[in-house]
Amino acid sequence: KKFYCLVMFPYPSGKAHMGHLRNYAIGDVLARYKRMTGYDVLHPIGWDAFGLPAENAAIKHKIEPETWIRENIAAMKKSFKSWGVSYDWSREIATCDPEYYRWNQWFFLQLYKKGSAYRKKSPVNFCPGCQTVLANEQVSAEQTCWRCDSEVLLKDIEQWFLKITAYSDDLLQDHAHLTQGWPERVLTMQKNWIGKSEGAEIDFEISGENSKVTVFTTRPDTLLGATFLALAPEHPFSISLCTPENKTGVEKFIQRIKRLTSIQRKTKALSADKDGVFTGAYAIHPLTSEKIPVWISDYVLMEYGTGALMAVPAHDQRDFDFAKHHQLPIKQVILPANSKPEKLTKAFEGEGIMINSGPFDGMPSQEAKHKIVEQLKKSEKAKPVIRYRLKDWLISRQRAWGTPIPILYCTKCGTIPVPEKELPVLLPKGAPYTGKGESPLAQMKNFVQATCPRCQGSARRETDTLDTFVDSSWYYARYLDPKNTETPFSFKKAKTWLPVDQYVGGIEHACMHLIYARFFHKTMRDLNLLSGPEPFIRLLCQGMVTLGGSAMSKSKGNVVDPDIIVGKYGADTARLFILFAAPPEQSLEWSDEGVEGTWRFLNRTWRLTEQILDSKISPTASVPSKEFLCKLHQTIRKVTQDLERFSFNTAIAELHKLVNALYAYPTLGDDLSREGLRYLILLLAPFAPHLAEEIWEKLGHSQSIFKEPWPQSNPEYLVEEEIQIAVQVNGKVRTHLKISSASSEEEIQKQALSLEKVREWITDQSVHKVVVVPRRLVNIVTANSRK
Ligand code: ANZ
Ligand code: ZN
Repeated sequence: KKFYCLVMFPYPSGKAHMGHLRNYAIGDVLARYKRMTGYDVLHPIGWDAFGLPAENAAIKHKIEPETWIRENIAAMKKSFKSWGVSYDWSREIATCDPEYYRWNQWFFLQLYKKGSAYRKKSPVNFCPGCQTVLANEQVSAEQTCWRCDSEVLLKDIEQWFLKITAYSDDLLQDHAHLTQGWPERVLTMQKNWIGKSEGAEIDFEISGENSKVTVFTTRPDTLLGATFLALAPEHPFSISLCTPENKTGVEKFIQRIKRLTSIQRKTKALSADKDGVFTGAYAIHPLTSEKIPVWISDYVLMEYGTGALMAVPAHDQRDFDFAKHHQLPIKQVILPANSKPEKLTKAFEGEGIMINSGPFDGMPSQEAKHKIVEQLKKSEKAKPVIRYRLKDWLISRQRAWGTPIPILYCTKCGTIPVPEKELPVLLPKGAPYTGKGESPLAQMKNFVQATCPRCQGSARRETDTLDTFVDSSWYYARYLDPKNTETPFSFKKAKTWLPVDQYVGGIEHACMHLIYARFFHKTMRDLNLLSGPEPFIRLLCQGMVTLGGSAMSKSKGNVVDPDIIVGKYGADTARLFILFAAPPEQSLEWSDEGVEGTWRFLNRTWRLTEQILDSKISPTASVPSKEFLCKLHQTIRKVTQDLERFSFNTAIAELHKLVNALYAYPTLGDDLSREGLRYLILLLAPFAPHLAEEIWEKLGHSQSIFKEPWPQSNPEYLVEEEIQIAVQVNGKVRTHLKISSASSEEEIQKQALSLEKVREWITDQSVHKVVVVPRRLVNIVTANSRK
């Protein structure tokens, strides 16, 4: 049975941090546990090595990005090894290795052949100060450059895209395979990101003209409430529809809007002051044949839908604001269920019952939605459409530390893909990193000048590189076959190991990486490189590590260096603390006392081992053995169940209790306590592998503990012995309690306090304390007992 345990590979930015420790400790516990339960476990690691930080370091320190990256990889590798993470280092990959990125280029060519990689002019963030394109992440919320604070502009540049939108529906539908194994909130985030909306396109004829305007709406049910049309200023009809007397006003308005950057446009469209001008033209309502005015407005965006909308002020707040401002009619057509019509003070955007809509009156609006489209369909005035918010993936970056895009531009033949046999297109060394101007690669003559493979004439090489998210979209498959020089990976290996059984990583990747990788997986399936719809069957998103209530970050100065903790207390303490301090999905507050506590627990375990091994007690059957065996096997069962549901903190809490039980055991050193110790160490092993391995050897084993099978709880011992204990209130026996001998103190307290005979003597408020004498009695002391 295989188990592919994957952790999100790190960006080698310098030093390993607590987030890495948490992520990789979780992955390692699972890998080691699964291995002990008999699985064939794959647990690889690599480096997401391309990207901006390396380029910025190169600018700052005047060194090659590669030098910087390789140094960081070496440092982080040393940390991970010191943490005892059980990676298969023979599969290590770095995305900046030509052996890796040549396959990025190969994938690009396959997609290019299918028409799924294409070039198009598109607006990108551009800083006039630094003379360079910026990634979205480098633009502040105020639309300024992160480096020089200039206002960022949008500039139209030819860009490469991948047609991820061809998979919009698959990406949604295939969530069905993930509902069991993925966090609900990640699925929801993806769903919103993909943003499927079902609606219709409806045609409005223009009165007195031989033309029509098509609008996109998600609410055809509100059609009878449409009181005007609104076109985007860039709409092809915006000027041609104008009546002569309105023309100057319209042209002025359009000029004013055109001067705004597209970001300013979008911000304005969202704000309350919605601006517009009347064209003088009227549209004919497709159901009532009434004439409604056609306006031009800045809140209508050309790149969305058809660039035109039917405005329903009563049921869309934007239209409502606009209608109020320009004194346009407001007509309500949907009434909230069980209510009476009242004058609207704001738009009612919900569902309800149809009114003022002729034959549709009284119908639920949900139903009218379909009925209205059906009716219009008959006269070919509407068609149902499905739209997605997801846009094609912009993959070109004007950056030098990335995968060169394998494309040539020949003066005669145009755009020509680099022939596959010439891959990889190597990234040249020594690019002039200045952070200014276009990609540094464009300034490297030897790189740019190329020969056209078709006409042997001179050609120019593409100098953009691929978004690094391409690198991380398929690395999980490369691990399976990292040395393959014929194909990215073999079909057979993919068949054996995929899908990934457990993926562990940060929630911040919910929408980008995890959507891109799912898209790539489907693409690879359609290229017959692998089978199956999804790459990651189960996903665990670990929470943040915080200190003083906020996420550890350099800028806040609240960073605790894992390597200092490891140096002071050892890796096992660091791992165990981080797994014990909080459930894996929740954020974890760093606490020095918590670390101390974990360290003390490990020391206590060590001393227990010494006491058991040093004890000269001759093997004898001890009296309460049944009870101890029950406790022991319950622990095995509980820890196993907890590991299965990633509840590492409660599993560790069980181990604490088992250590206590062993200390309390009357004849430390006999066969049974040795057996208890043996199980304790096996259960502890995935969490604290170093100490476990050491104690295992002390117990006389010569083979690694991780080759040992995971302990099984024996049902025979799980049967709890029932004992009877006296229940006292203020020292007087009032009744007796029948309870399992393995019950915890809390359990005994709880049951004792709820006994009817006891309630006669106490109230919830009067209980001062409860004393439990194991196996013998409970004494409930009330607050007023002295009086
Ligand atoms: C009429 C209507 C009535 C609308 C109603 C909404 C509520 P989502 O849901 O975000 O996809 N719209 C259409 N094209 C637009 C454009 N180019 N720029 C700005 N807004 C546009 O949005 C779809 C809704 O946005 C459409 O449905 C349309 O207004 C508007 F009670 O049509 B609706
Ligand atoms: Zn050519």
